[in-house]
Amino acid sequence: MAIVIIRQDKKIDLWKNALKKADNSLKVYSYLEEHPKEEITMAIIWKHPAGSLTGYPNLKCIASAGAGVDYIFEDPTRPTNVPITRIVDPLLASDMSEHVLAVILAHIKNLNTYKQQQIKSLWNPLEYSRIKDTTVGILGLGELGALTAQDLANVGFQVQGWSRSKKSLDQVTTFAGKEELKTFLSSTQILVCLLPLTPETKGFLNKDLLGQLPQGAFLVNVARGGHLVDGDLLMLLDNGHLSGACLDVYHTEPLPEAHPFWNHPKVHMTPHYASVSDTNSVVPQLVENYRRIQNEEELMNRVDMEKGY
Ligand code: NDP
Ligand code: OXD
Repeated sequence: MAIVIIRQDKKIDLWKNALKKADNSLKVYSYLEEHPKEEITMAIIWKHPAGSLTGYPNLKCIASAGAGVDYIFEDPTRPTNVPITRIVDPLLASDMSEHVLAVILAHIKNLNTYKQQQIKSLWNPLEYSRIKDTTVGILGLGELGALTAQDLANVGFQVQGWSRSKKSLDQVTTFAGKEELKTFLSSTQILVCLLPLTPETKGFLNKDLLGQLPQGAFLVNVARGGHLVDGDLLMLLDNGHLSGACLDVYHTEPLPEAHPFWNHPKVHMTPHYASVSDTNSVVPQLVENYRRIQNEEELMNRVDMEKGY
C-alpha cells in the first residue's frame, strides 16, 4: 500500500513531508518520480493533469487536497468507480469566513475606492454603511458557507443564506430551493457565493440572477470562476446595477493578462487564496482515511457522486 501525490504546483514536498511527519512509516511518492503504480491505494491530488489518475489498478480513494472537487469530475479519464473524498477542516472554514469579513468591511467602508483615490491624490469623503444596516446573503450553507454566515451574524450583519435543502442556523434567515431564491435575492445587498461548482451551478451568477439583487448590490465570488458569467457581471457593473465585485476565483487561473477584470475600477481581485488547506491541520484526516482503506472501513468526507459535491 502506498500514496501518490499529484499536483502541478510546487507543493509536493510540503505535502510529502507533512504526511511523513504524521506517520513516518507511510510510503509516499510524487507522481513525477518512478513509483510502483500497483501499490498505490490513495491519490492525494489538487488540479492534477488530465490523464494522471489512470494506470493505478488498486486505487481505493481519490482524495482532493482541497474542499472543491469540480476539477476531478471534469477529468473524463478519471476512474469513475473510485470514491472521492474532500477536505472538511475548521481552519479552512474559519480562513474563508475571515476573508469574506475583510472583503465586506473593505466594501462598506469604501476602502477599495479610497485606495484608488489615493493613487490620484484625491480627497473625496464618501458615504459609508453600517454593519447593522447591511444584509449579506450567502449562496451555499455547507461547511464554509454556514460558518461564514454565523460569524457575520455574530459581528452584527443581517445575514441570510440559501441552499438546496433547508437549514436551521442561529441568527441567520434561511431559504432553500429555486422557489425561495427570488425572495432571498431581492433583500440581499452583498451576495457571497460559496456553492460547489456542479453542472447545476455552472453559470449560476448570470444577468438573470444578479439582476434580481437590489440596485447597488455587491458580489463576492469565492467559490469557483465557473459560477460566474463574466460578461454579465461587466454589463451589470457598467450599467450601475451592481456597485462592485470582489473575486477570488476565475475561469482560467491565473487570470489572463488581457482579461477586462484586471483594469476594471469596480472589480477587486485576489488570486484564489481566500482559504487554503493547511497541511498540519488536514493531514490527520487523510492519514485516517488511508488507515480506513487498509481496514476496509467507510471513508470520511466522502463526496456524493450523484450530487457532485
Ligand atoms: P459543501 O459541500 O459543504 O457545501 C455546499 C453548499 O452548497 C451546501 O449547502 C449545498 O446545499 C449547497 N448547494 C450545492 N448545490 C446547490 C444547488 N444546486 N442549489 C442550492 N444549493 C446548493 O461545500 P464547502 O462549503 O466545503 O465549499 C464550498 C465551495 O467553496 C467549494 O466547492 C469550493 O469551490 C469553494 N472553496 C473556495 C476556496 C477559495 O480559496 N476560494 C477554498 C475552499 C473552498 P445542501 O446543504 O442542501 O446540500
Ligand atoms: C478548495 C480551494 O476547494 O482551495 O479548497 O479552492
